[in-house]
Amino acid sequence: MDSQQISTDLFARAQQLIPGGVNSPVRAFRSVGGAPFFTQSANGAHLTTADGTDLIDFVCTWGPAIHGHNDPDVRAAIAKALENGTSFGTPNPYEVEMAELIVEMVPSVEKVRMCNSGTEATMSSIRLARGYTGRDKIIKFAGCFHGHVDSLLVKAGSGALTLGNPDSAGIPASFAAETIVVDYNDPEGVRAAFEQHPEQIAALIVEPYPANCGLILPDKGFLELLRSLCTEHGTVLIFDEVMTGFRLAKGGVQELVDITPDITALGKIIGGGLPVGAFGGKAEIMDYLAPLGPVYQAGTLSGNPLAMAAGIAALTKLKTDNPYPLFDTLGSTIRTALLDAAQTKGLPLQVPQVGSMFAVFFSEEPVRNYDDAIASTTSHFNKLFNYALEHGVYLPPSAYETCFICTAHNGADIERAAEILAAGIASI
Ligand code: KE4
Repeated sequence: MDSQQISTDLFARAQQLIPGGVNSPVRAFRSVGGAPFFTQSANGAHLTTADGTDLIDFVCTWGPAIHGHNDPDVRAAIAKALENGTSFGTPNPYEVEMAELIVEMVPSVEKVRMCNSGTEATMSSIRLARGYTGRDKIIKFAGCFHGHVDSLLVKAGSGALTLGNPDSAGIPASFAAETIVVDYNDPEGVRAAFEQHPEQIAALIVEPYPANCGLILPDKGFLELLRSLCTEHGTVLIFDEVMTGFRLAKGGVQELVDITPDITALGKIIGGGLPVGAFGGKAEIMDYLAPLGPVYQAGTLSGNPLAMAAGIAALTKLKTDNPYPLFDTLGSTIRTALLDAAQTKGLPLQVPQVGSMFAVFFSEEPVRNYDDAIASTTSHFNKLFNYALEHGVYLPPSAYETCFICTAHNGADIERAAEILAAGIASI
């Protein structure tokens, strides 16, 4: 990277006023070393730093920029909505159109409630499941990250794992005691949890493809088992598709695997880059929410017209452009380049990849769960991260994240990035 003096000065100021100098921990580069750059602008698949460095971006603001940054259609939708104001605190027409789009694209969703982040979506889904079932306990999977929800920051992934504190401080033991943690891809562990807590488990929440400790894919039949056990035990099955929703298919992972969850948590893409979250599912369950039912959930800016307009544009573009075959091609281009380079170098490498999502594990064996992920050689990832950054490619600043591809990567960017990442592997 060129000089970072402007970013360095900004970071020094930020650290005086913002804890760690960042408004979200994973941005702090704590696990990869060095200091974060500050972004001045973003267009297509590129970031421009405050120091004028151009980077091919594989973070895509952690998922929302599926059409690339500053997409003209999304920007035009925001500008049009902005002419009428920024927030009304009343129902607005955009909310109805957004709800209709989500219900159309995600068939398991019969009713949906908008909120302002993925964290709110998962937090509210858990509360709704507890209110609907009258039960207290929940099952989550080690390494899955569902945002910074008290009952879910137990053996969590993403930034919590990156910083080495998957079990956050500040959560009463009494809260954590209601959360049962099981290993992903461990059928016996899930069965045992249900057997040990008969009729006590309100919800099982899962990232169907965990993407917050790298990217992990289900063993054959595992997700189907979760569905059948939840049905058998009267437990609400929550798919956290905040990251995978609309990214891996219009209907998310649940469309790919043909499994119907009871509730789905959504976020990121549906806001087109503006703050958003949503949760939806069976009408029978959703109608337990206030003002109809006894489960309270609310938000000043929920259904914000600017975020709704941006999300409607982003979802509509997915419907008309159908970029998913392109994502398969772009994703496999990167995967092949990485694996070929690792084979030449003699480095053990796993590159789980589904469409526009991929991760990089320096591991002899495929990564099937949290323990496999943390056993991978993260020092190699950090070397790859820093080589790539030095040569104009920005990967997520943690081995416990997933890389994102957008439609704007198509063409020269994906070829250039593949070359640089292959050279990065060779340099380890
Ligand atoms: P937000 O509250 O950050 O909108 O969403 C929380 C969330 C919920 N569920 C899943 C599956 C998620 O991946 C996330 C958030 N993803 C992280 C990146 N792994 C956001 C980046 C950050 O924490 O700054």
